[in-house]
Amino acid sequence: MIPIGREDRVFILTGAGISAESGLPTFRGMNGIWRTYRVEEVASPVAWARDPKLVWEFYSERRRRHHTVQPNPGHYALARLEEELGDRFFLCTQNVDRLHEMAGSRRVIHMHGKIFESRCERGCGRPPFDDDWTLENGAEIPLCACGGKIRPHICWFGETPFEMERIAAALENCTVFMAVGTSGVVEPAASFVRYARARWDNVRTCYIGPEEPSNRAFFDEVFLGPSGEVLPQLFATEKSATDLHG
Ligand code: BV8
Ligand code: ZN
Repeated sequence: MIPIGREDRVFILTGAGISAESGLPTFRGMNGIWRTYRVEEVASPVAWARDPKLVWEFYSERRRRHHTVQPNPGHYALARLEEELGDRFFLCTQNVDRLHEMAGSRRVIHMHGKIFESRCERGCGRPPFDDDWTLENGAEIPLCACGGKIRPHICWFGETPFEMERIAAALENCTVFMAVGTSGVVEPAASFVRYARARWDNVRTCYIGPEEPSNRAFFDEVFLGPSGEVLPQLFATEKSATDLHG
């Protein structure tokens, strides 16, 4: 159990692991490989410049897959905790899927973007837009009115993650930092736990997942197990205490 008091402010970072029980493969689960490419090779501006159709094949496959999955109890547990804590709750995900929102989470920061959003590659001023287009055989990549190609609105390797200011501010004032289903390899997300600890030594840091992450040394507590099983019974909030003991 993780006791959460009236004064606590909770920062949650999720990774691919929270969506594993929903049927979406993790990057490590795929050994970081798509077809014969390392994911960093496809999800990068270099790949886009060299072969934009290959990049759209990668994201089109994932868009089709995302239409077939549902949230799992791990997503629902976090949506409930948000309900209870209100603005004392901050959810930052590295995932591009929309399973947190489908489970009822309202304020989700997608630091690496969203699978169903696209934008103009030229940054011509047209804002990112909702999009579930997929590349079918022989099709051409859609063009923006300015003539630029439409690309996924995703943070690729070598690109700056989204919402870093809001994330830094939330890390600044959290009293509980929790990471769920993330291997602690990809930066800057892997450094958030260190950042939270460095600022204030009373921050409680917890990891939830079936195996220890690479940045395990920075977590006070590790709850080993699938997040869909661990999260629903993890939080002891004031409300759950009153519910329990009336
Ligand atoms: C940047 C969108 C500058 C695309 C993604 C410092 C040192 C070394 C390298 C770097 C460095 N700084 C920057 C880099 C380069 C790079 C990087 O980190 N490279 C890695 C390979 C070393 N980082 C960047 O380029 C970043 N940009 O740094 O810009 C900057 C920095 C700071 C401030 C401003 C600017 C941009 C990185 C983002 C790239 N885009 N996604 C797409 O999805 O197609 S990253 C992508 O991979 C995911 O979003 C996620 O972030 C990462 C995968 O990691 P995880 O989510 O952790 O998943 P993984 O599969 O690894 O692990 C799954 C875990 O789940 C496992 O631990 C497993 O045990 C667990 N699990 C399994 N089953 C379950 C479970 N857990 C719970 N329940 C279960 N049932
Ligand atoms: Zn444009």
